[in-house]
Amino acid sequence: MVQNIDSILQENRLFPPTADFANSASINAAKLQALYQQAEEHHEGFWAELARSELAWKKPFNKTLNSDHAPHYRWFEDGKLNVSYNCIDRHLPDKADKTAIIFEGEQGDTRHISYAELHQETCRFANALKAQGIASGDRVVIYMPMVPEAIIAMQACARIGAIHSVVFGGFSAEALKDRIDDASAKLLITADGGHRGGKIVELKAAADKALESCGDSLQTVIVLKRTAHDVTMKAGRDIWWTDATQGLSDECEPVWVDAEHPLFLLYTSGSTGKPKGIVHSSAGYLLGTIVTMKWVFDHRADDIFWCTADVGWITGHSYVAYGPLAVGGTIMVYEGAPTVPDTGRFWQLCETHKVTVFYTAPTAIRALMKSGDEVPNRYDLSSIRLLGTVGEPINPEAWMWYHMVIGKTRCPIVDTWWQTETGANMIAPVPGVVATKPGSCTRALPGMALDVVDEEGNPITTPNKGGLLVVRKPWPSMLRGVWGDEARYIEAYWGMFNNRYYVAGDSARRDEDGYFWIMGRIDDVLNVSGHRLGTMEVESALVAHPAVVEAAVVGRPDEIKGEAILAYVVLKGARPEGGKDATLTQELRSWVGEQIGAIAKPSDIRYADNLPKTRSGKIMRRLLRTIASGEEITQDTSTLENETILLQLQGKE
Ligand code: 7RM
Repeated sequence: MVQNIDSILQENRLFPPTADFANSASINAAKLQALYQQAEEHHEGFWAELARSELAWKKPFNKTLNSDHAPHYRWFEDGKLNVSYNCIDRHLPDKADKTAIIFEGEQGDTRHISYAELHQETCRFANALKAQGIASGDRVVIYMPMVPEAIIAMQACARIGAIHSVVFGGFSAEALKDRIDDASAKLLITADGGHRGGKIVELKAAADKALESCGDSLQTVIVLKRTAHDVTMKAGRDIWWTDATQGLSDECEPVWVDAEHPLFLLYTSGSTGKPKGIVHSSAGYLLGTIVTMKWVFDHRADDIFWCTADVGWITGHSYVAYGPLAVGGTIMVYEGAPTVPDTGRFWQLCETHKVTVFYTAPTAIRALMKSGDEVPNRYDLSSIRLLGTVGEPINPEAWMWYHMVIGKTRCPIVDTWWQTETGANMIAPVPGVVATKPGSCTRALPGMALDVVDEEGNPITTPNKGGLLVVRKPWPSMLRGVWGDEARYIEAYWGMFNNRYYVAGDSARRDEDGYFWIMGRIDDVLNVSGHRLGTMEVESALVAHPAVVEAAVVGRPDEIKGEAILAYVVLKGARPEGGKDATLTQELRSWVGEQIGAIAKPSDIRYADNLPKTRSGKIMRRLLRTIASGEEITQDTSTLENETILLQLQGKE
């Protein structure tokens, strides 16, 4: 098969949708053409029409876009609505008994939750939040396992206008503490624990640790009983989910908020310092998730939609908790590792629950590919009609495997480029129309004005010439700011071209057909298993260790993870023999795990007497990246202050 893939690649083959798929797809070529034309001719009017047809408004809007304070854009600002009403209530008249959520736990426990039940549970929990003093605009942190209650908690916040900030359950107590403090959150929703890889994830214990050193904004902790193992409950602060909801009504009038009311914050890594709290709006954000559910995921009433992302990431917000529910779909939710009891787990879940649309990350595909074709071949995957990927560029070999072994050449693959900041897919094929190429996310969607520009901001028209990926026009699901840090919003996204373009931080090229190929990040952001991590975050964690003086972290290409983290460390004491020290490396790895979370642990650590620096003292990470990938150094090293360090770093000394 491998030779097969190679030759296909050399041919640069296009994969047009099958006639079957194209014929039943909701968007055909003519419709797509019309959408592009409308968007091109009248950007605002295009989005206004969609906002009117796709969202249920309490008070309709008259003003589509306010650019008076650009780059702070306001969409549909005089309209009022409620996101939870849009995701749940509006489906009740004809879909009350339709399954909204199919859940399976790692141990095989399953639940089906109908829209009527989701409505009751969301309302009851919203009433519980109100009973604990939470009101519109208050921040609520959610630190939960991947269970339906995580979605219910998000929807309940949306129902009363509270702003949620979901913290991935794999993050450490430290990371949780930072996020609670940054948002001055009043309430934390967590669980006693979660299940993963046959072990209990100690969420409550981590929450307790975080709260020891948190500021005093946080008053209340609501704890879901999931694992039922022993945890400590602090009197006056902690309350079980069942007690918090006891006797409360399963009706809760939604709080009608302004279109621009913040729906949530989600922290994401940038090039410097601490993670940024990306702020998303209510109406614009939801609209982005809805249109992409229709255009990219070709949403159909009988779909079983499974996006494998955790709700702790943007993908789990837009394509688990909000988008699929807003279109009245049925989602699949799995709590657990993809390897339990074996690497066939995802395929078993697809077979058992008749998943029709499957959306995951290239890193997961590569990991599953490694276990061979026999594993997926044991399962009936015939229910699947559409496949998706997100998080990083997919290598053509993994694409071909996905296409052949999982999709049996029948299913289109939607490679979706987007970011925490963009809220929804921006570049992705419309699967019934656009022919795909392995490794390319194809074309920008209608109304999304993506471009590749040079360092002066001029559009690059030469095919295959790399440049900066930018967005030329505002779009409804764009971020609204960085929580509490106006300067960073401008500097990170708009400063480079004087507020003219949104700068995504990726480099990209467009080929002869105008297809986008994402080349990588332009800043010091790592992409480990599809998750963003700042080099600075990991470096700060390392230097916080008493043995470490200085650290530099780079990504090294990794077959499964995309990028693995390699750390160069200068110790207070002498450099260990040969630049390696297995015991200390283990200790530093656990240390970073505690400070940030397991995904941030360096795969490897090299000890050096010094780091390569410019005369002005800047660490030359680019050089370290070259060394880490084992390539020959071709860069100019004459500006290095200490050129001799290179031999040591290369392990030649
Ligand atoms: C959704 C998500 C965003 C960064 C982004 C890119 C990379 C995401 C793709 C991709 C190539 C893709 N949000 N990225 N999707 N690169 N092809 N289809 O991942 O905020 O966590 O990360 O991820 O570098 O800027 S994120």
